[in-house]
Amino acid sequence: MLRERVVEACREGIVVPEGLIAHGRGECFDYLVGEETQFFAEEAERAAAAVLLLARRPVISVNGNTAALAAREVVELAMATNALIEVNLFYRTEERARKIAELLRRNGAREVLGVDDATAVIPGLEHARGRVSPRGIYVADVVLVALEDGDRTEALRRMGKTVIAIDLNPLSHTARAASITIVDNVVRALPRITKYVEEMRTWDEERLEKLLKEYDNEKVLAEALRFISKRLLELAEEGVTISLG
Ligand code: PTJ
Repeated sequence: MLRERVVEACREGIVVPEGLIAHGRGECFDYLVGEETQFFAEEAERAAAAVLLLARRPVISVNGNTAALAAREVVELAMATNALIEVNLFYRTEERARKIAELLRRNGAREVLGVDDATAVIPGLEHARGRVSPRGIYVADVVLVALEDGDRTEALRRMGKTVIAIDLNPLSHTARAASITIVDNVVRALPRITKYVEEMRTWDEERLEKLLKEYDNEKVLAEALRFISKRLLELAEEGVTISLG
């Protein structure tokens, strides 16, 4: 179903052809994590909720794939956290930015940045890829990205921002450059972060900060890698051939 949604969104001009390749890579890694949210992702999702609750200017960055797969979930998280929503594209065209903003509005977004106002530039990134809203990502303290390119994640970190990344590949450049890496499918991760935001809403700052102090992204990525290798070793032990009777 998810694949069909991305293919359809590609036909509609919301997802780029490269997004189909990215989706296939995601399917492969999703299989390796058991197509379920694992404990290392839960840990990162809780930390993401804490960071978003503490943020002063949080922004959720939306690209073609994320809009196609989880427009409603993006809007729900934005509402729960008072985050701004910004369209931010790797392969930017104005027409696609507009289409993605429309899709987000149809799913309840009140305001979508990054379409007509992408006039600021992330230092170190060539023009179209680095263009962001001066009211959104440019001045954000926390940016949530999903299925993101590694160079941009690194450039946002270099600007001093906390970057929450949702990426099924624990070895991707983004996964390794982010402050908090959620190795989970974007369709599962976003509603879980929203759920944790609701659960932690009554926590005081000290308690949220304590959770973040104890969070270790290096450890979370190592847990993801260990989980995948253990799963593969177990499959090798059990045997994978299909009996034909
Ligand atoms: O819409 P645009 O122009 O911004 O382009 C979007 C894509 C996705 C094409 C662009 O950002 C890109 O090329 O990304 P990458 O470098 O292919 O990285 C995408 C990452 O997301 C890969 O590590 C995939 O494993 C991962 N991924 C794919 N599907 C999912 C996913 N992670 C979470 N949930 C998924 N459903």
